[in-house]
Amino acid sequence: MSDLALYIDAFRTSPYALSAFAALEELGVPYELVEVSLADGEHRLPSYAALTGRIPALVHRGAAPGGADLWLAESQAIDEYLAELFPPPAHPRLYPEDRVERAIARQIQAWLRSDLMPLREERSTPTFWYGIPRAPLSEDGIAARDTLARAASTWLGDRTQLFEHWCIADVDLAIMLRRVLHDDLPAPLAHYVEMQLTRPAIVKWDAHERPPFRRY
Ligand SMILES: N[C@@H](CCC(=O)N[C@@H](CS)C(=O)NCC(=O)O)C(=O)O
Repeated sequence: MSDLALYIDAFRTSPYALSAFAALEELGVPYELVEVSLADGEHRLPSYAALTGRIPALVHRGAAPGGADLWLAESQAIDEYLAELFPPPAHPRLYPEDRVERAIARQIQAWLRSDLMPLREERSTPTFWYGIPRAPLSEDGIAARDTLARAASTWLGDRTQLFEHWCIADVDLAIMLRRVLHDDLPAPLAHYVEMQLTRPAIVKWDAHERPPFRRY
């Protein structure tokens, strides 16, 4: 049995779960994947010990004080914990080596988790993982798309990844941009998304057979 377990949603529509999943896959370390049915409220059972009551959660067996299991929620915290637990050169880098680039990567991760609400609502991830129909973007949605496109274009220039080497923030940025892939996204950004979607971890996530979607 591996020391690590990642708890994710059974529909696999959580971009946060994907971020933590991609971190583990890119690192290539052994871990157990546990699906939780949010639609059935399994994340509210006492056995689900993440204090936030949200997925994803990483369980690191025996890593908490006194040898208890560490339950770690918040995908960015999970990404950063894994990056420290499995540092380079023995393991692939999740975050840039350069301090400024690392700060920008973390800034992007934090921003995508705390802002752009109209896109998260009007272009929820089931619209592309389940083909749920989409209405045209509202004014707020268009404004959020433009803010995202402007920032992403500045960060990326003409590159197909944020920095010289891939980093975990590329997953988060590509998935946020994927929400508006068919909403007049500038071609270089659409190309960035398409290239990032070929990353093996995302291919694996996309290809997974999903149960029929139920709203929760
Ligand atoms: N900031 C958190 C967000 C996690 C989150 O919102 N998870 C959602 C699924 S996408 C969830 O657990 N929803 C169930 C609920 O809140 O009841 C992270 O980055 O991990």
